[in-house]
Amino acid sequence: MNDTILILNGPNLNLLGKRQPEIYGHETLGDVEALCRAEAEAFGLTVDFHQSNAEHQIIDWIHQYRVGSAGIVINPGAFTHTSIAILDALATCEVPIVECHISNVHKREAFRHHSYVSLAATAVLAGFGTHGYVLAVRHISHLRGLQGQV
Ligand code: CA2
Repeated sequence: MNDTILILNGPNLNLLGKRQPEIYGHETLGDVEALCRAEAEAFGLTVDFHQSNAEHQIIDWIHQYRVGSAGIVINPGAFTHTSIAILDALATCEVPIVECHISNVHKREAFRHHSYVSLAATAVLAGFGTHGYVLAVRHISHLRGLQGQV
């Protein structure tokens, strides 16, 4: 648990790489998981990687990792802009939280410019494409003072 990063993906991200590649790129969520695992491994960490379209499931995973894990990387999908419940769950966490968006939400519709989740996040990434997840894993490793084999 202490060496595990929880990586959470919210609604519709199961379609990554299969729809709207002009916004979200060609990599699938499986590709992203493999990249995150390789990055974490280089720092002696492991990854638990999940996706759900259900708000309650995301909250339950946050509860399981809120204390004692290496940290949480979360792309809450559209729940970013709507979910006080996910914000409240993240606000109980004692571990670093990196909010990660594939697209640059600030360049998109006005309703994507506000994030409830950012109020609880340690750091926020947007517009790095799927590489943002790798950067998030690396940042959590950095916060732990780990030297990587990369
Ligand atoms: O840029 C991001 O990562 C977002 O969190 C993605 C969310 C969107 O609601 C946020 O504003 C920004 C949408 C995720 C939908 O994922 C899809 C991926 C591929 C094809 C269709 C949907």
